[in-house]
Amino acid sequence: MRKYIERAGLADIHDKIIASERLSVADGLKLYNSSDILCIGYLANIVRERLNQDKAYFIYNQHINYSNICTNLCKFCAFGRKGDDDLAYEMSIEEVKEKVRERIAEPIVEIHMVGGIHPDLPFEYYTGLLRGIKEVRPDVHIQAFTCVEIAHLSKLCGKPVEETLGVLQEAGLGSLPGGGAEVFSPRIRELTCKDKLSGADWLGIARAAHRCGLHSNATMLYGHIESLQERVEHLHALRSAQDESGGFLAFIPLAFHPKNTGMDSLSGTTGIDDLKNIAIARLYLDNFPHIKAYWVMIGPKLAQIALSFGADDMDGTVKEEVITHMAGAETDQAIGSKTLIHLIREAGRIPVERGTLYDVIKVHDA
Ligand code: V47
Repeated sequence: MRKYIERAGLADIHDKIIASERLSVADGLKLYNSSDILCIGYLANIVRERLNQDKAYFIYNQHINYSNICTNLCKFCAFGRKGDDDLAYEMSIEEVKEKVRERIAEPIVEIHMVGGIHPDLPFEYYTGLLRGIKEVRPDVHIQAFTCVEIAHLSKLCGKPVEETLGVLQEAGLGSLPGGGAEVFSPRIRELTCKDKLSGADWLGIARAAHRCGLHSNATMLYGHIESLQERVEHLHALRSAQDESGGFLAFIPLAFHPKNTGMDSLSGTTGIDDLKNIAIARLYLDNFPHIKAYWVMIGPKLAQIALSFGADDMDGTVKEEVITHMAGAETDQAIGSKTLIHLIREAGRIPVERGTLYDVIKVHDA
């Protein structure tokens, strides 16, 4: 393998990986510029197995998108709508509780809930959502509201971010999902989501959440108009933030889906780019415990292969994914835990059913 790595020009990076040394921005760029996917995957697998051995995690979860009404209307998003759009919707607290009740017989341990930046809903609606879900399923972990929503909620209730998070925690918030990060580059934000929270402020909210004892995830939306340099800078900013606060659990690369978006002249991502983003994230984010291959965006088959290219988590059962499906995703809207277990076993990994904070619920090793 070493000869092969030398021929690919990645021997210096191999040396660093073996010595557990940190990769530089130049290393990250070199990896993105290489098309030797087997070599990059081999390197990522070394780190993946060092951190997570043969385990591959999944979770029994349910996604709820309480409203798609949004003031940001990002160019890459097919989900967000103006309030007067025919496809705009907003669920009442009772409707959200009903969504939870519908699946009460299933062993769901996490509710993943995000929505648009709604111009009118009062702060009490959001605390009401959390309390309502907990009334129906007291033991469920609620992973809700991206950093973008948290910034909005802090303004809405007129309290500093940490105080706002305290009120939300009191109402039942368990952790924050990783959405809204997009690409931190101000150039990309100006071109694709100019009304959205800045990258620096997204990171500031994540740090504040970590100071409050909340864990969170991080994402990067790749495959549109960002440069490779901007991708590496995004990873670099996340790695630096994690050095400081240590509260990130997982990184999830999100493959851009162009259909029904303001960027629909672009084509979707390729399998090679999907695998590269997972592998390079595993190599660069040496302080992130987990890298997710989100099957909704890259398909269950590629997500399975990603388990040998740096990923150690396939996310979960999901149930009713909306955001990517509005943008043309052709995957199912849910997947059975039996299917996830089968995919993981066939990949030669051990399926570990987990809670949100990576507490082990069941090792399916039989
Ligand atoms: O915030 C929007 C992105 C995110 C598109 O934290 C798009 O564990 C692709 O963040 N094509 C929502 N992506 C999904 C998300 C997520 C998913 C699974 C797990 C976790 C986690 C987080 O999807 C949005 C935005 O960044 N997005 N439009 C699109 N057209």
